[in-house]
Amino acid sequence: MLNLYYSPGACAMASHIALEESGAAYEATRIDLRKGEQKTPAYLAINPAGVTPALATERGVITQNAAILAFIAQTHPQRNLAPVGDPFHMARFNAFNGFLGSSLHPAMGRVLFSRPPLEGDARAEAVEAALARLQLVEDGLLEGPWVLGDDYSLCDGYLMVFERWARGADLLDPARFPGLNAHLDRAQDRPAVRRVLEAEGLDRV
Ligand SMILES: N[C@@H](CCC(=O)N[C@@H](CS)C(=O)NCC(=O)O)C(=O)O
Repeated sequence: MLNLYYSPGACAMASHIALEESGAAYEATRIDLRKGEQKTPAYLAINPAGVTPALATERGVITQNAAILAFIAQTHPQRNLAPVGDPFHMARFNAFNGFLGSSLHPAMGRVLFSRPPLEGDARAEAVEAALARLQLVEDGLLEGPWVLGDDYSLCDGYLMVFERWARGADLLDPARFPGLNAHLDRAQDRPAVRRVLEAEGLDRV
């Protein structure tokens, strides 16, 4: 059976939502980042990079949200979680998730998780960089109502994670980011997302 290694509220929530949307039978194993469980020998044997998520499958472990989302969508085509039958649109799906993983996530992470916390000019610069990436999504990457247009896809659960982080840090000004705010509310209304929030012990933001 599939086993997802995740940390509550962290980026692995995208993969958790994907599994829940897919209807797959899976187990979920919690890794407490604050306790350093991602650096234990047992977990490093699963993902030597020492980060979550990791998805254990019968064929081996898959890491990186973008790869896990594509795998789940392609192995559950009947759920329409990605445009798996169209190479061009599938490339768009992968490009959006690549942008989240390589650009928005690191920018948000720098603001929220730098240790020691950033202060003064360094924090202001990091906030500006994160806001600029959110603006790219607001101004066009998010087609609306969902990321890829009319149909929900696994891009949406992934984007929602960073929208939650941004709202929680008061960075999601409704006047500047009306599209992202509406998208976050819409995503959190989905039954699969609600189930994941409950399983991870988190509230709607
Ligand atoms: N690009 C990776 C990022 C994975 C990642 O950085 N995960 C964070 C949580 S959001 C983590 O496990 N950090 C633990 C650490 O750095 O010690 C992905 O999308 O899977």
